[in-house]
Amino acid sequence: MRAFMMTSAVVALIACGPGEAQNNGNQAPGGGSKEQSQPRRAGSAAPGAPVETGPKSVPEFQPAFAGQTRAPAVKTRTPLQVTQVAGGLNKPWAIAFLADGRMLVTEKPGRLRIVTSQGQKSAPVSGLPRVDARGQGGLLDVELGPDFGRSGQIYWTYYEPRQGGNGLAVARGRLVDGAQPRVENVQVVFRMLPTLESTLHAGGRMVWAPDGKLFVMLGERSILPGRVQAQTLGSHFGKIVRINPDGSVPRDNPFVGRRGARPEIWSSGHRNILSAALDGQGRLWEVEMGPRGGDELNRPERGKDYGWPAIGYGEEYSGAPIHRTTQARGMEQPVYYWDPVISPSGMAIYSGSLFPEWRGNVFVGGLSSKALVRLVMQGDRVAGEERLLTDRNARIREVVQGPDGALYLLTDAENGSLLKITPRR
Ligand SMILES: [Ca+2]
Repeated sequence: MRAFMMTSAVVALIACGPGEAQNNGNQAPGGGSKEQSQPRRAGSAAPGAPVETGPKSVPEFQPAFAGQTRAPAVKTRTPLQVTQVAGGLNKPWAIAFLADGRMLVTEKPGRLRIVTSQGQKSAPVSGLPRVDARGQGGLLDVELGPDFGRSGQIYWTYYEPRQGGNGLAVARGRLVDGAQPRVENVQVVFRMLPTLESTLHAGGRMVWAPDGKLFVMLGERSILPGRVQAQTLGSHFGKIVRINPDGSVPRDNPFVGRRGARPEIWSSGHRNILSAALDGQGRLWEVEMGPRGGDELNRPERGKDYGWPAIGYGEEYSGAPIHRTTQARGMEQPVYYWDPVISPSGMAIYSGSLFPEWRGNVFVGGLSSKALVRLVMQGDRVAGEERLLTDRNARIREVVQGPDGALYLLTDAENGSLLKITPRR
């Protein structure tokens, strides 16, 4: 990687935004201060320049280490072919592949469909429970159960309408395929607690770990009475939880037996997580929606606290401060952060054979950034960043790797699309 042949001083300077040069004792050769007063535009980037060259939302916050934000821009060499597999999907949210190449696709208002690789959509799968589809709610993620081949069980997340509000729920049921597909024997296996009236930030992504446990990404409900619970182990808000396939609590979870703690909790201090994936070592990674200037890439480890709302790199969308500081003892630093934000949703860590140059790269869907964000990793740090599909003006909600090694995406719109990325031939 060219980026890693640069000196750390240059990387540190690149990582800074306008107005941060005085506190940086390192001087880059070739007039680094000029770069700060005149951000380079995309297309005229010098070696080592980041993808993002616009002003920071929160210029007073500095990265904790070189390369924690604004990694050098990189470019995919393989020419890309983007194909629309299916259109006419209403706010599609998630894709799960069946063994025969068809896909389960959720639509946020509450429908689940089976879509063929040729783009034919089934009638909505019947038998799903009612969802609260207001705001960021609705029917969200879908995954096959770990024993799908035998049980036919699928899992999905949704905002569950409840007495006194709502909350994220994980349900499972047996998929009965056919012209009028349905789910049978539906059971709710997890309920985020407490119930709160909010249409925001309940998270919703699920990831099956190699050991058969299910990680569920949760949010802190956005409104203040919810937000403050991200640091409280008695609440599921702002947590990642880890459960057995039937919803029971694994005995080796970090807070089992701690008085007042909810035993499903794996990690705490998260804001809202709509992006999560396993890497090639089977480790969980997530990208979380930060406040203005504070989207984060994290690798959540058991029992650790990721800081929200005590520390972070962002501010309120009003411009009001949230954090006095970006670092605190006992709280983890993000591996990477984005200021301005990308609004992450959907994540895949590439392991296919269609794009050898992409192996081990992290792909994140961007809503407000209207891009597919690609990160090149070096160890557990980010060494390069690329924004793909920026010419399509589409909010990217979901990204998954198909069994064929192509990337499959969903665009977030009432007339949303299922897209496929392959090498151009
Ligand atoms: Ca954090």
